[in-house]
Amino acid sequence: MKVFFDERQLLHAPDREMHNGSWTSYQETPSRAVNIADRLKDYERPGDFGLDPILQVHTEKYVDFLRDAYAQWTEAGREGDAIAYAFPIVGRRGLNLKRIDAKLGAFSFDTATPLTENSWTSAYWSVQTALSAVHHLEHSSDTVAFALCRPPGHHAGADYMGGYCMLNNAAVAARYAHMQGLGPVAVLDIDYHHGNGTQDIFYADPNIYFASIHADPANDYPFYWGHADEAGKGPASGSNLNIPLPRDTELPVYRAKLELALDHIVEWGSRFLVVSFGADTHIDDPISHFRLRTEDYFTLGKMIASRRLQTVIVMEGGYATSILGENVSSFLEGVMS
Ligand code: Q9C
Ligand code: ZN
Repeated sequence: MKVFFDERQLLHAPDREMHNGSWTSYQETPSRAVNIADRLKDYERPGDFGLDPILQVHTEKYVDFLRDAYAQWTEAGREGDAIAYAFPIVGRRGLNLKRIDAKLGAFSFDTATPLTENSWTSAYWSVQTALSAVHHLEHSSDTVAFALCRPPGHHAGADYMGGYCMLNNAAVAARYAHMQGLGPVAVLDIDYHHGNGTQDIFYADPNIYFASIHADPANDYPFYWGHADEAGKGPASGSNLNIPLPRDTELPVYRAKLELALDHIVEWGSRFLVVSFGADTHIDDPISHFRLRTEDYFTLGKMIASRRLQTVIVMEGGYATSILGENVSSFLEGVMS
């Protein structure tokens, strides 16, 4: 299986994050990707598809903000990572403020995505790996490819960052696949956390189906999205499926729900699948509360592959860094079995 990865994805390395009300070291570390790349050994550098496919998902204002934010932060006399502390809550006017602090808040929904000098570069190459995986399937007889995305993407919306995510790699890949005529396209999100950004991006888009299995947002981040009654809107009504699960979920319940999600994806008519894969469902994950084991990922991968869709796997979360490569490789072996 072809793996796409670029060392420039390692440049983004914030210091710290706000976790349950106190500062902790940043969990979404470059070493996560290093651990996966070391375990998989062979990977290819992505091609450069430019900004166009990114702008099919994200607004120009948001992309301009991301590229410029850190320079503005230092111009404002700040040191260290750029981080928001004030947010325009629902109902406020869409003010076009110039102040960097106001912009950071306007383009993010939480404090979990500090920006550093090279954050844009890493986010840019992360999304190019996802595009390269789609491009590869388009031009070869392979049916599956792996994009070792990092930073992750599924919490980022059209014009906001959050949850360690700046650009939505899976959404950009899915829309690109659709525009290349590879569809009907579905996104299956099996990260521990709900993929709120991907849901938002496709919520009114009847062309792309979104299904997510995740920790019940009544108790877990990102709280404000991911509830079972969110089903899509207008012409896309019925093309969004949320399956929230309780804390401590183990393989038997998880696999039954995965089978259900896959049934819906197939019934909808999908031909092309983007999997947002997070290994933060693992029992040893330091910020999550499911109980999947390394060998369970083999089972999940095999179940997905048995549906015989063209499949791009996009890396999302997973913070038990020392076993992350093992977990990813178990999943990919299942997909190839
Ligand atoms: N106390 C991904 O897995 N912090 N992002 C939550 C919980 C943000 C996770 C704090 C977690 C984001 C891609
Ligand atoms: Zn996650």
